[in-house]
Amino acid sequence: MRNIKWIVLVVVILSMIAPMAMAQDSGEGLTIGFSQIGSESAWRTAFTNAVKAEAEARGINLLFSDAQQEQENQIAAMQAWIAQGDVDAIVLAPVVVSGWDVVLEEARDAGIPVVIVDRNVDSDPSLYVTRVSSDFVHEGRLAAAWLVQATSGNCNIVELYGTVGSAAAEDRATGFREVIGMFSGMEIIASETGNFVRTEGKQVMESILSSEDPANICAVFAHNDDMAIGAVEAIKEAGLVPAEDILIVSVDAIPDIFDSLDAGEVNATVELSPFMGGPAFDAAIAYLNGEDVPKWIPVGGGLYTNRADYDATH
Ligand code: GYE
Repeated sequence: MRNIKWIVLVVVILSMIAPMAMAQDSGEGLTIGFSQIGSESAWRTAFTNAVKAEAEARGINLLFSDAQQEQENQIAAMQAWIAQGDVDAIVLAPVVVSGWDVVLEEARDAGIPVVIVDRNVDSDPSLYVTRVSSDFVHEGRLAAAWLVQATSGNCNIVELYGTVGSAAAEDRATGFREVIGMFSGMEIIASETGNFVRTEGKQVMESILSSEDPANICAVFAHNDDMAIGAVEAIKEAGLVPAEDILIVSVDAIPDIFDSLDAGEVNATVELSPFMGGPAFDAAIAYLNGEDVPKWIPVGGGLYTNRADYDATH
């Protein structure tokens, strides 16, 4: 009789614990701080919304910080969460590559795991659980490969550079130059930062169109769609036909760019998935459960020249 009582007691305790273990697997009940760069582009906003939706669907309490593209604001938010002991984990989308060692060491010392998402940091990988991101170098290669085939390897190119010091800009530039460097007729004749912002992309393009002979510009490689759309406006206001007089290839695959592609005002875009919240939360949960997590969790994307092809694969 006594054994039966013990068995019943164990079953009751396990039934109480099991839901908590399941909650841990989904992340339900966890508090996670998300340090987001800002809202500089349509892709960034889509990324933010996707992360928030994923957290809500999982029952994760998400503490959100918009840093207005200032690294100091990102660090301050992280230090506040660490000091107050508010969070079980931190997800960081770093605006630039450098300057994260101290706050990442503070998180480590406080026993708070950090998951990097999107852009990269140059800190020791031991200071964060993993990075969830696309391969920005590959994105640059894809854009260049499309442009080479569209121009038979002969093109004077204007580059609208992203945020200086960011992995997205540095790596896209690297991949793009790696491919065009194989073709002596492909040359970047001007490169200026538009900081991933639509209005700045337009301003930079206006400036280049006034300083360069527009007839000498074959194409624009924009590090993101927002700057490409800004460049389209500048090209049209200069009396030129975008995607014909000057080809345009960019990155992100935001909804607006498909309007431009289908209107014949942009030629191609390389997809960057905004859906990194799920893999990031899974990595944090796995780490908290004592499981091994790979140091890089890639998200993929292809090159698209029209909405139909994109819709057919999504
Ligand atoms: O391409 C751009 C955003 O970090 C890869 O940041 C991301 C870039 C993206 O401002 O739209």
